[in-house]
Amino acid sequence: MLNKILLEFGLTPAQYKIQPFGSGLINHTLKVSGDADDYILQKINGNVFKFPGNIAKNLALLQSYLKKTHPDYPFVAPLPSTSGDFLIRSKAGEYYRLFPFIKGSKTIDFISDPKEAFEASRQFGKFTHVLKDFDASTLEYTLTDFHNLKLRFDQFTTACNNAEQSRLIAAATEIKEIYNHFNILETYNELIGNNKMPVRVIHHDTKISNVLFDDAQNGLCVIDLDTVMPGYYLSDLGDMMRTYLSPANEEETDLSKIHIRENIFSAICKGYLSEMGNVLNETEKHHFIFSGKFMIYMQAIRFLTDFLNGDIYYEIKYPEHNFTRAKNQLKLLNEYIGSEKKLNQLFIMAQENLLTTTGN
Ligand code: GN1
Ligand code: MG
Repeated sequence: MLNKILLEFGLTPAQYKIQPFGSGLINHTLKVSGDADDYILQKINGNVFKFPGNIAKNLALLQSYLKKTHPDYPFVAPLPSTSGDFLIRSKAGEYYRLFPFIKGSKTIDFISDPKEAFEASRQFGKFTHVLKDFDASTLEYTLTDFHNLKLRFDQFTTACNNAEQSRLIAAATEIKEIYNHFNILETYNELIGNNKMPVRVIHHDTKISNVLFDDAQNGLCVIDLDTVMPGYYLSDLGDMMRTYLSPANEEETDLSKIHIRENIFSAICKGYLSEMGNVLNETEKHHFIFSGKFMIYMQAIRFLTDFLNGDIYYEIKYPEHNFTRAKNQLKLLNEYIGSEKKLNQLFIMAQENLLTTTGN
């Protein structure tokens, strides 16, 4: 079946080797390797992305804008099939697309050095920077209400009302904890209600494996552009806080391994500010640290909701998987909140550093 897809993109199947690639929970990603050229083939999860055509439409708009305004920006857009389509529908009704594999690039799954965090954060900052004058309202929402914390909270309360008794009992402590952090939702509602957060072109999935690096650890560009749509910068910055700061990731079951690496935090600040420091407004800067609370809290809610719903969204490898992930994210949230004072100081230092290095 994959051979048929390759043929539609003009590739001769016998000349390529296909292997699983990456660690995403939603789409299925494969690397297609040939003697002369390599590609990334991805099957879109149709249960999540109900209108894959919107993704293709957004990427085409952004690509043509960047071609005119930032011709050197490496925008990794899908390739057309032999009939000019960017999406191929298989007989089974699944959608596939093909990307070029950027030569000499590599991805990493874990941040072991602040330089990697700086480079990644700079790349996500750069992405929103080069698109700062693009009219975000012309983009489609590829996932409606994706990072709408209010809606995620409502979905959580609905799940609490409908969950199986055994799951409710198991998760009683964690459910209570979600309610205990209600102030995060209040701050979010206030911010969004006041219209003080500009709507920008946001990536919405800033985990480290979505950045391409060269061999010298320099960031090249960002990839996985399905969730590029209008949004708030809190999403991108916050998801970096969520996924870069702890040496143990969201899959870790030994919660004692979860803590905040302050040097990585400083690197995220410096990298993001190097691109966005002069673009962010005062409200945005004021909520720099809040971004992490917002995203970690939302992910805890999403994992716990899925557990209560009987594991219908995220791929799981064992029965309690989503519950463990939720506990992990709650531990991370508490560690983050416990470090807030220190993080504030580090953020101020990063801002001062920006002033002395740019001279404005
Ligand atoms: C999903 O599949 P992946 O890893 O790119 C999810 C993100 C979550 C992440 C948690 C469309 O992303 O929002 O943060 O899992 N993407 C979607 O691991 O729901
Ligand atoms: Mg993704």
